[in-house]
Amino acid sequence: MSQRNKVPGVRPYDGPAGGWGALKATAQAVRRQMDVVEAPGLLLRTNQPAGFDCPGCAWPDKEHRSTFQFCENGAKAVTWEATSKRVTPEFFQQHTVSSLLELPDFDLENFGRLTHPMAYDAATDTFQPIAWETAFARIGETLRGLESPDEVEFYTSGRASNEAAYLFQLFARELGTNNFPDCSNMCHEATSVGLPQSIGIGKGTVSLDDFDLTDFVISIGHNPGTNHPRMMGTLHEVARRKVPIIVFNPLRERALERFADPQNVAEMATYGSTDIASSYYQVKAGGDVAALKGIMKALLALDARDGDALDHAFIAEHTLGFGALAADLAATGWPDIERESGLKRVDLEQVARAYAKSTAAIVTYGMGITQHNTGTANVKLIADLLLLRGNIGKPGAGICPLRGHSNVQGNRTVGITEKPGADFLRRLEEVFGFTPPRERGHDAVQAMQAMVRGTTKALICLGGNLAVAMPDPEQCFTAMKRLRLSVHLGTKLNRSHLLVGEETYLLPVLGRTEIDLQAGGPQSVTVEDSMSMVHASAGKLKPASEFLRSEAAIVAGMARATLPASKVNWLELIDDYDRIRDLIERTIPGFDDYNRRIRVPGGFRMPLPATERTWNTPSGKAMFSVFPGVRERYEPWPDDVLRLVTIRSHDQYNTTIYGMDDRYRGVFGRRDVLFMNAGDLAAHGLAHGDLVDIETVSSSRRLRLENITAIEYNIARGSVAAYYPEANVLVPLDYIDKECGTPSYKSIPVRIHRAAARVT
Ligand SMILES: Nc1nc2c(c(=O)[nH]1)N[C@H]1C(S)=C(S)[C@@H](COP(=O)(O)OP(=O)(O)OC[C@H]3O[C@@H](n4cnc5c(=O)[nH]c(N)nc54)[C@H](O)[C@@H]3O)O[C@H]1N2
Ligand SMILES: Nc1nc2c(c(=O)[nH]1)N[C@H]1C(S)=C(S)[C@@H](COP(=O)(O)OP(=O)(O)OC[C@H]3O[C@@H](n4cnc5c(=O)[nH]c(N)nc54)[C@H](O)[C@@H]3O)O[C@H]1N2
Ligand SMILES: [Mo]
Repeated sequence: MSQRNKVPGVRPYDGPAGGWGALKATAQAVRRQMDVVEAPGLLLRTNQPAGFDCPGCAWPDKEHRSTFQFCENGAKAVTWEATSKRVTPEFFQQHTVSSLLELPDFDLENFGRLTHPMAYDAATDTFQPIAWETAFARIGETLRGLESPDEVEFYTSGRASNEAAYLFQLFARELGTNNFPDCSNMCHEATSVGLPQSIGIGKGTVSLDDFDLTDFVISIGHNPGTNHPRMMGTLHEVARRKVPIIVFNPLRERALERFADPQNVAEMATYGSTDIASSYYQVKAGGDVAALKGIMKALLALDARDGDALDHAFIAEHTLGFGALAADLAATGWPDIERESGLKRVDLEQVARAYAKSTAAIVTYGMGITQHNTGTANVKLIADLLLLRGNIGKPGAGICPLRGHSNVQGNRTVGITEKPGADFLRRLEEVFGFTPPRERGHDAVQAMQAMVRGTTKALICLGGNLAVAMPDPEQCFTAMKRLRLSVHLGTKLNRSHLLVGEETYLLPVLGRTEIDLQAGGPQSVTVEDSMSMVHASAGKLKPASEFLRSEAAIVAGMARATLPASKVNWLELIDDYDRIRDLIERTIPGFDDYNRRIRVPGGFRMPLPATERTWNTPSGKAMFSVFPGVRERYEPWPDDVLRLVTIRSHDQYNTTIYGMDDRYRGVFGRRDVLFMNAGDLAAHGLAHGDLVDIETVSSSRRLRLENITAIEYNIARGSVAAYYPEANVLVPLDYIDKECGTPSYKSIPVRIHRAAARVT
């Protein structure tokens, strides 16, 4: 360990997650970004019945009474948006786009909130102010001038409200395309594609109440201490009830080991903490297929012996495909399971025994499951595991995907999808009187590939930072710069905005925290959380600039200018968002009485037929799936190849970097590190702190990341980890889950070499 201390900025973190450290960091985040006076009142209004929905994550709140001041990363998300720093036309006057492109991502966003609509001017290489109506007119003219509406991509990042997202899809479909790349394609698409096959709906089935009733939890492939901090309160309660929480994760994540709940007075006063995981299994990256199959194989063996490890009545009444699953599990050998998962048979048998004893089990999962080339298969195997003991559609049990962006689930519900259902399109046609396109459109990777090919000419981004979030920036950045038109609706400057094409517009939006005043008075928007609760969110702060417009208003403005003969009265809709919600209600099932029900504190839950054991699958039954073998990759890699996972630090929100620390993993002031197991370091002849180059194996293009500091970390042998987005240079654009199109951000085959000596 003394060796560890020699690497600058790398020192072990021994405390629990949460606790006083989190409170201190919350206070710092507030101080750094905004007037201290304003903050406490604002923070207290987050996730309150009459307040705004936290833009941080999609974890729900019980009765919407969250004590928000205790959520460090929620506070960072809110203060980052509510900052008093501004990016004005004068700022753009002083900085050319080329000079801004030289700066790190952190600096770009840290300049503050965008204040004016801006258009790129190639002659001066700067953004220049432009009037809203002129911007809309020019965007409309360019879009109308394209040969086909399919030359446009409509990208959505999951922070957009239901209302803005619904208008966005309406605009694109009336124009004539289903090209809807969205952040979900990089995130939980495996859930959206896999779960409907298994249980008839692509959403989680648990509610917060189920966590009060559960007696067994498996947490697999997610890091809630950083990414879903409010979930830690829930897990903390579950752990204190002595419910087993079994973790599968290649990295030791501190919050899953020990957590001190800042709201627990006794724990805080005594500097105590609660153990979260009852068992922690460091599965190899990409080893989840093998681990899940191993648990199920052991469960079937227990049942063969004792006859009660499976819920036979449930399987007979509610499912199809059990025989094929059982045959496949019988044919899958323990040596293969042990090799691919990196876990021992006795351990997986132990998990199966504990699971067999439980009466109501929940499996929670995140990107560690979905961002693999078997992401969809992984999700279906989790469903299999739950179905074997009837754990869907009963209190205290179910499947719990941890969604990403705070409204990514709602965006999908209101029609942001490249593969819309026939019923939805028919209803759009009935209500609006135009014929929407039927053909499938582009997802995120397909959209980027079309930009690389040059067949896509225009990109409109409802938020996000597409080029930086996607794999292989060299290809993506170049493609963005070749666009005829790019339009970005954003709160803060990011790299995608600066990859200017022939015509580029930067349209600044009101954030969640801000008052949205329209002709009909202050407006609320609505969002859907990870547990399908839809509720209203109303900003409370004065807007960052008087020139900002709401996302819905900007979408409407562009649509009106692009479609002179539109069947939609765009401006009228913006006066009063109740009118948008009425249209949502008329075209999408589950929104009955929408406007009344969002006025009830806490909102309402979208229909989840699977929770009532109604299976909307073609067979009308829940379906077991079969994944032959245990190997996740399509191509067998040589044995010396390591598997790279890309992860988020504690101080980041996707491509937004709040700070340079990753406290719980013991990394401070830097992000240029590669987490490696001590055995792998030794096998490579490397020591903690050595500089390495990383190269992707078997890619059609040469993908490298150079001069990274390899550090010793408690991570599964054969797996290495680096930060996203820096490591995206190593992710091939076409290395995807072929079932759902998601890039395999967490199973990149790489080789590591000591960095070549370079002249500096
Ligand atoms: N503060 C903050 N909150 C966020 C975000 C953020 O960036 N910052 N992002 C939001 C978004 S869009 C999303 S999608 C979510 C992301 O939330 P998470 O799903 O927690 O995202 P990651 O940081 O990618 O962490 C994935 C976890 O999976 C583990 N893992 C990696 N590979 C494997 C594997 O093969 N098997 C298993 N079992 N585990 C593996 C990693 O070690 C890590 O602990 O969070 C949302 N909330
Ligand atoms: N290697 C690797 N790559 C990944 C991942 C990974 O784990 N590893 N994760 C993937 C995942 S899960 C996701 S979801 C994507 C994320 O991809 P995106 O959703 O595209 O990226 P974000 O970083 O969330 O977008 C940040 C930008 O959103 C804008 N913004 C913030 N708030 C608002 C708002 O209220 N309105 C509008 N209009 N704009 C706003 C700001 O301008 C900010 O710069 O990245 C993916 N990429
Ligand atoms: Mo995500």
